[in-house]
Amino acid sequence: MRKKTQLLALLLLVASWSFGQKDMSVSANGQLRIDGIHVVNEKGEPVQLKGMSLFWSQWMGQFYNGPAVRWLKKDWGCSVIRAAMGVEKGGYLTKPESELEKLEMVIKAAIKADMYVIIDYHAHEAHEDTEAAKYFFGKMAKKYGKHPNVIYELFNEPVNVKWDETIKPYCETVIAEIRKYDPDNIIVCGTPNWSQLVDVAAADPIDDKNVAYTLHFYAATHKQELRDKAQAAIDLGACLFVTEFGTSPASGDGPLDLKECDIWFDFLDKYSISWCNWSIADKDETSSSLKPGADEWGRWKDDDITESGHYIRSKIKGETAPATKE
Ligand code: IDC
Repeated sequence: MRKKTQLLALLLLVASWSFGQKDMSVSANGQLRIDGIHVVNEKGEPVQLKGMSLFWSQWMGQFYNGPAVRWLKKDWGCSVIRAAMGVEKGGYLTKPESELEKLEMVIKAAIKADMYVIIDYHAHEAHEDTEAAKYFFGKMAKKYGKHPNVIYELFNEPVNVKWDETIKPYCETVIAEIRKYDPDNIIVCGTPNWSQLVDVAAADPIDDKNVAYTLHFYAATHKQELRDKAQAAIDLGACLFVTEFGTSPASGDGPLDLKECDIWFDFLDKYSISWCNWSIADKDETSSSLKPGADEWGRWKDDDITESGHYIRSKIKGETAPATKE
């Protein structure tokens, strides 16, 4: 009997080695925090979360459901999911109840599925109504801040506003509100120019020990020049978090550049930078992971998944990526 148990333990050990993937669930890693340039787990080990971003909630709300979230964990291996709650353009500011309902469905499902969840205030002009953001994040922190699963993303992508004049003060106001209720979960701050000028933010950091800075890239548009900015931010000691990136051009459509993506992945892996890919959507555009008409509840078969979706899914699962097209 004892021999059998020992054999089983050995088999499990070998199996876990051969899968080679660390357990990135919340129960295995617990409360995350930031230590220098890294997101670290309760034991202080760097963690690299990998997962998917949902699409603007007001336009792709059908994927904001429990079964889809569970599928992304079970079948895609996601350790994190980003709920991109649309704020402007007919989103939360005009329909708070319906957008909150979708967002909370995803938060609750992620907590149940033992995943990290990013509450993304998916806006380009959040600074125009800091009070609304403050109210929203206060409410979220009060309700969900006790769960180590939660990560707050304050401002998807500022566009024409400066870090020191506008973005930093906005973040400081919202962070002060969150910290009344949630002393420790990670907060990711948007950076200037569509969350690209991480070097500017890193040179003038926010005074909170668990803040990371948002870096977004679209591989067919943004290349070494943007990696240089990211490197400069890292050299200044900032922790970066890629809450969104695409395999496509920045428009979300057009030819993929998977070779450039591979270069980006080497960079992200080198520094254990966590990432979410844009997006879980069945819109007819190349950055979508799903083909038009894909089931809203998950259970996606190979045929339902796009070229970008297959490439990213294999990256999340830690498999060798399917052959990239020349
Ligand atoms: C894009 C969608 C596209 C939609 C557009 C609306 O892919 O279908 O028409 O939003 O503004 C971002 C944004 C993200 C964009 C994405 C691609 O955060 O909302 O989604 N992108 O353009 N930043 C850089 C690229």
